[in-house]
Amino acid sequence: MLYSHEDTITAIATPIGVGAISVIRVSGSQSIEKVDSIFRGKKKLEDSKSHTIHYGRIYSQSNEVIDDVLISIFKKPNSYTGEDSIEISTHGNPLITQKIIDALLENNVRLAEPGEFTKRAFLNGRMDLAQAEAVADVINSRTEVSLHGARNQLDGLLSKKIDLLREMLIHSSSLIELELDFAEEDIQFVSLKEVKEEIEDIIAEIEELLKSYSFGKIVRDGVKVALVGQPNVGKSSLLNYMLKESRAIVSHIPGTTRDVISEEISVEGLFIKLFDTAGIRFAEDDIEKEGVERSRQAIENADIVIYMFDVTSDFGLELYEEIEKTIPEDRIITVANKIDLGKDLSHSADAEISALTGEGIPELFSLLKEISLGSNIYTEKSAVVSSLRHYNILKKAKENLFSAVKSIENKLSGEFIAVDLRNAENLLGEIIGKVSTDDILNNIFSKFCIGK
Ligand SMILES: Nc1nc2c(ncn2[C@@H]2O[C@H](COP(=O)(O)OP(=O)(O)OP(=O)(O)O)[C@@H](O)[C@H]2O)c(=O)[nH]1
Ligand SMILES: [Mg+2]
Repeated sequence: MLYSHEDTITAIATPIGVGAISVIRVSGSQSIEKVDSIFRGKKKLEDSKSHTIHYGRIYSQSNEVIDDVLISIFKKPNSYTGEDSIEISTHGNPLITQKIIDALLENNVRLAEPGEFTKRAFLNGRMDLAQAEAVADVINSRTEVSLHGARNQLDGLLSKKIDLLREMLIHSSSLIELELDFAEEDIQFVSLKEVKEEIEDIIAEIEELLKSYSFGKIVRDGVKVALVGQPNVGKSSLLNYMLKESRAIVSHIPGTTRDVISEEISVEGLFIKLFDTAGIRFAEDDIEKEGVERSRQAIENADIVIYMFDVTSDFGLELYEEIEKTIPEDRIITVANKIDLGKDLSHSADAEISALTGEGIPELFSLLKEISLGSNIYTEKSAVVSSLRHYNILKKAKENLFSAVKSIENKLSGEFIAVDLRNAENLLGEIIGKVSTDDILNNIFSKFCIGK
């Protein structure tokens, strides 16, 4: 991304398409002056106060009226980007927004790169990097739970935690540096045992955060649930029931489902990707064999397997045991189906349902949610790691801290300890953007949408 910070940039901030209104954003030191040059209202925008709204018209270069608009002015530093910014609300027609963008481009305003407004907000200190990353998650969250997680990160819960750990690290570092300063005088100022304990505390905190990742990932990306079992037990019927539509073909003929069918649903606020698979048995034809192969793949990729059996038939112990080899038992939910036909179970089950009448399905949902989120201690106010970038950084920081502890144990020179601590401190700084490179920033912001 080659640009000067001084540039004034613009982009359409609302979805492309027809709507009641569309909003165009302009940000940069010349934004007010540039918009003034295509706008005619009661008075000049330059002479207007911050956080005021102005009615008027936008004109093209050839003096043609493009649209009646409302203009909101945000003067620096009290704007999203921290720069002078303007939002132009137009009638929601892509032809109009494009014409206004063109008029701005003719006035040497530049089209914004993806995520550039948020990038500027970060560079101008309006938010830290972890918060900036959360902006994309807030926009893309599709369930209550994931939206809540993203909101927490935007509010700075993770950042505060990382800041705290950095402060602890800086304290340990300063003790070690002090020790180094007086090394020649052969006096030990600092109890290395204390420093070691402090570092171990930080490691423990980092491990907590690392543990929260599986939860954070599920919150953000959803949990993959595979419906598995022998043919004809009612897997597709359950999928249809959950979706409230007849998505998969259901029939009394065993081997109906040949391919893996995947659908997304929200269960009690949790985002679930559901995979209906072909019933697994010794396959009779090539197509079914391929289907069974795909079922096995779906099991491998699943976070949770619903193992279904038919109460009027056998449990299918052989198949169950085979699945247990792929996925741990605590990630398998056994479900007895067709209880409308009788409740004499051939085998105990975690849930008893009827995919026909819906009996027992609310209980199955609760169980699914409980197992997905784990017996986690994450409360509304816990800092949770949901991004792979953060996870990888924390893992590296932990390695550095381990190495520092080893150095202390092996009575190595304080310089070795100091280097590891400094590395760990810099790594934590990368999460919140205290330490950043163009590469890191480009990588993050290029994944944003234009206008954000
Ligand atoms: N009585 C009753 N019948 C059910 C229930 N669930 C499914 N069925 C019937 O069982 C038969 C098989 O249902 P499917 O949903 O196609 O079973 P499946 O497990 O997807 O089968 P395959 O795709 O062949 O592996 C159909 O005739 C369904 O109507 C239930 O809870 N009660
Ligand atoms: Mg089926």
